[in-house]
Amino acid sequence: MRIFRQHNIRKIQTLDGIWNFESEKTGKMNINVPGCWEMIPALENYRGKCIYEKKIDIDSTANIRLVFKGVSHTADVYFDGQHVRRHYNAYTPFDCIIKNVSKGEHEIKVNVDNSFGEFSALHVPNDYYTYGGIIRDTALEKLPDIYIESICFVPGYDKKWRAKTKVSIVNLSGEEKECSLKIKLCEKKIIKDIKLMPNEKKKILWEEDFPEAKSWSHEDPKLYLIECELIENGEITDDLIERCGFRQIETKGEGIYLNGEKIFLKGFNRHEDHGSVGAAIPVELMMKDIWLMKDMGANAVRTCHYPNDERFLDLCDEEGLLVWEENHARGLNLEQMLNPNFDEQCRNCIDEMVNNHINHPSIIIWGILNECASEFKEGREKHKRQYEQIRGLDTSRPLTSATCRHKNDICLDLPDIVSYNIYSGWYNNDPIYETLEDFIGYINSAGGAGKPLIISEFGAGAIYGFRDTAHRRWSEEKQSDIIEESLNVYMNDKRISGVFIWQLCDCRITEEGDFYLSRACMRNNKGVVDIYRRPKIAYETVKRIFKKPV
Ligand code: ADA
Repeated sequence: MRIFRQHNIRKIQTLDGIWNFESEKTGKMNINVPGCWEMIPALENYRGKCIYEKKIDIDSTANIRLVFKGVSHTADVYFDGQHVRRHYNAYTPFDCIIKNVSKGEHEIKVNVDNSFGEFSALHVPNDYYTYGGIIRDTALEKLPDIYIESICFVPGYDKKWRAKTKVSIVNLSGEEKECSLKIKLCEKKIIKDIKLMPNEKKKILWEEDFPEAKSWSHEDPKLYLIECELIENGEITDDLIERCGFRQIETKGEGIYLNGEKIFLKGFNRHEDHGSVGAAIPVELMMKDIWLMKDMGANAVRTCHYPNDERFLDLCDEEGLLVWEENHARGLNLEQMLNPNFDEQCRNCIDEMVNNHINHPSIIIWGILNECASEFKEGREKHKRQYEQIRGLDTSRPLTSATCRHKNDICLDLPDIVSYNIYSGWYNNDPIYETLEDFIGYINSAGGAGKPLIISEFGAGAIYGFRDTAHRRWSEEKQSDIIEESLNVYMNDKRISGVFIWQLCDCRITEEGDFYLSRACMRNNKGVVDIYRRPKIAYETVKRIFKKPV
């Protein structure tokens, strides 16, 4: 489920592998989990409901926890025919706990729905594809009556490294329970005795100095394990291991600082989409993407436009790739933001994103609401509420939102960092520098003055293999020219703290909506590599510029 081992004691069995599958187009068949049903030719463009089923064996009566890291996009989970969980959103993990499950064979059924409609405010026809299926890992855990639900680690620096570690313990039983919690981190450990009332959840806080800790940075991504154990009557009954890094990210004036040093973000926007596997990207192909970005000299990646697979974030932690992670939203107009399900679906996505990903040192920025209706007061209210929600969960990272309402955005006073998506030279022939000057003038007049500025999207389309001596649009040459001209302006302007090229790889788009009119082959073709990661001319151009000594 993660790149590192999270348990030595808790019994875990993966549910990945072959499941029974049924759809109206294929009837009954087998399918692999994780995976997208679009890999099945008959379902390549299918939008609707499919059924997944799997029988499991429990060797002794236990509380069981079913873990789903990503089901696209709505899951209804049944255990032995009883509905135990509904979850909306393909991109955040969820679980369900069933108490006192008897020894023997049981059945898990998951009804998966990737259709669009009023009930889905975030998965809508769009310039990326909503796949169908159990697209990320799944597992079954056996839980004792008291178990460790989560670990939350927040580092801080004040002449030396310090940290607040919060461990959440849950009593699943109807009796009062006593236990001890042992936490080990960076050569230090504590043991706390705990009493839990029936069905009580308790958060244990450990504040500690770690003068010996080595910093986590892009150049030297030092990671530590936080090892927690629960001890009852002298026996270790449960455990949970998390990984963390000692690093501090802050904004001071127009600069972004990592561990007190000003940084310039050289990044890519990356969709979780691959021509061979769709959204169900295996670790090997995640690594490939990271190696490609680092080969081009990038130090950052933006998880446009949704929370990513935790294993990708684990790899970014290990490789020192700085991450802007954002909640799930792309280009929603005011009418779409006023969908009655919008607020709750965003709130749940933010809760699950921050609560599950807060320990990743690579995540240095939380983003929200890419190119949503930030020009209207109702849209501003929603931006404001979502920033407040994230700050209520995590005050250790700056917040931003990538906007394309260049001169009528009324939310620029709300985030810590201002981020603009600008396509000078592609969607228009506007001069890059003069356009930037004009937008900065507006930003300074509309509440964004004195904050770091990131150019969060810029680039151009190129059909892989279309070469053109005239450098016309859609040629690889033209894409390279526009990216080069943009980088030469944005990377040499002291007012800019970072750039994210749109985009690393081509990605599939939905047939619904009207994106197809400007998207050949049903793809957003602005990748510097195509959907199979074959490099376009722009690849070498970016590499030459990103790797130029600053
Ligand atoms: C917007 C949007 C991206 C993509 C891009 C484009 O900036 O945020 O998801 O659609 O435009 O390719 O035009």
